[in-house]
Amino acid sequence: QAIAILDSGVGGLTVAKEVMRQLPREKIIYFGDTDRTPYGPRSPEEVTLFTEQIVDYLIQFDPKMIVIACNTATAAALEHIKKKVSVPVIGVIHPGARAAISATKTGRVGVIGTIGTINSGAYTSALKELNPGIDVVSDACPEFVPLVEQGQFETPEAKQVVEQSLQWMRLHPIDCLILGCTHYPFLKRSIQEVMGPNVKLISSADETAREISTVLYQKGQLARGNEMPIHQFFCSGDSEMFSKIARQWLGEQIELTP
Ligand code: DGN
Repeated sequence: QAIAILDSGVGGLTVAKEVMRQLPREKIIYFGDTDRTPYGPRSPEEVTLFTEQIVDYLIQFDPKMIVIACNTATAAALEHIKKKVSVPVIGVIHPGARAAISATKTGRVGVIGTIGTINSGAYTSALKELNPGIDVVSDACPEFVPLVEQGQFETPEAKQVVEQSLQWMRLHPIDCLILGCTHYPFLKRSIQEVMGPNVKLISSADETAREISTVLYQKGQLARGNEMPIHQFFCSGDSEMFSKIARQWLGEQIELTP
């Protein structure tokens, strides 16, 4: 049985990569909704509907777990999807919030994400639940996802957009910045350059992979044996761009199932 991972596009590959690193025996079935990306500006109802449709598709593969590797979809639909399916479902917001709480020394944390994620207030609630005294500054960076979906990470245009989008965040004395969108680790280098070396960037991918491992361990469902898994990737839109980005990011030949 595989771990099903979904995102609005290539963003969830940042989580898939970390799962491959931490849990190399686990088979992954990945779905990127590249045809309907970005989810950020859409209403929570629409994002919930799309997430539900993808989960309905993935459930046919009888996965042992579903990972909503998209912050926007986690904020809008996690609780709904949990009620709908019988396998464990995890999102990326709580793992990201936990990682930030353990990393911050000053208690001042920044969060960047899509409009949907930031407007939902999901990170602020998750952070305050863990530590009510935490100071949270959040801002939406709606231009990042389209850049990443076009495969633009290190280009001068990408750097310029990153610099402009983070102008306001830079004014705040934070010591951690949560990359509250799974697409943002693709732009990590530029984000770090703009924020400076004293701000630690937190990507929820590592912590989410750790949570996957804990859940599977508790259920006695961690993959055993020596065979290396063959992952499956699906996307709803332009498969050429998706494969190109996936190959670049994962550093391996990926098989895209039509
Ligand atoms: N990767 C999605 C997220 O984490 O929110 C991006 C959503 C989008 O499509 N804008």
